[in-house]
Amino acid sequence: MNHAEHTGNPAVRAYIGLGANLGDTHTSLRRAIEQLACLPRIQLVRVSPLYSSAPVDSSGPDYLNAVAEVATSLDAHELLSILLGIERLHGRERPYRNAPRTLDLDLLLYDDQDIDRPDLRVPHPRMHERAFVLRPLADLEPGMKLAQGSLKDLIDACADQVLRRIN
Ligand code: PH2
Ligand code: MG
Ligand code: MG
Repeated sequence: MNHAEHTGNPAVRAYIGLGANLGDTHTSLRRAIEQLACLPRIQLVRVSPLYSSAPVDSSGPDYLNAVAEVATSLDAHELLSILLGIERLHGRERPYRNAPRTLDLDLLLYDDQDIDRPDLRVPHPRMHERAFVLRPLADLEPGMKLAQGSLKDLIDACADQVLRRIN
């Protein structure tokens, strides 16, 4: 019996958006990835390059962003609680919507599931219009299509959002 069978759920693929624009953003993203990779029932598969960009619908210093691909036997809500727990470890505060933050971990995609609950919407409802999600996701999955179109077309549509690849 493999691990996924033992825990009840088969492992599925999920994509997590990482972002930070307060404090030592490089260290925060690197540590968050290590913390994710150490957790039971989560296997880190790949991490995209890092990108820096100006805040979109937000304020404060430039953001550092990346996308991580994981395989997990957690359900989407269990995975969300883990992500919120890691944000808390990094001192994440939520004084107002889209406030600058030490760490943001968003569940972008979970298998091919559509989830529309008060606490969790998957696919992430704004990912299709955010270059800081689309570009690193396309680095991992160049041929991926979302409901709104191919990553390539969606990236072209937000060409006004300037990203700087930094590794
Ligand atoms: N996250 C937001 C709002 N705006 N802008 C950039 N560049 N990067 C982000 O991660 C980001 C943002 C809300 O989560
Ligand atoms: Mg976010
Ligand atoms: Mg978030």
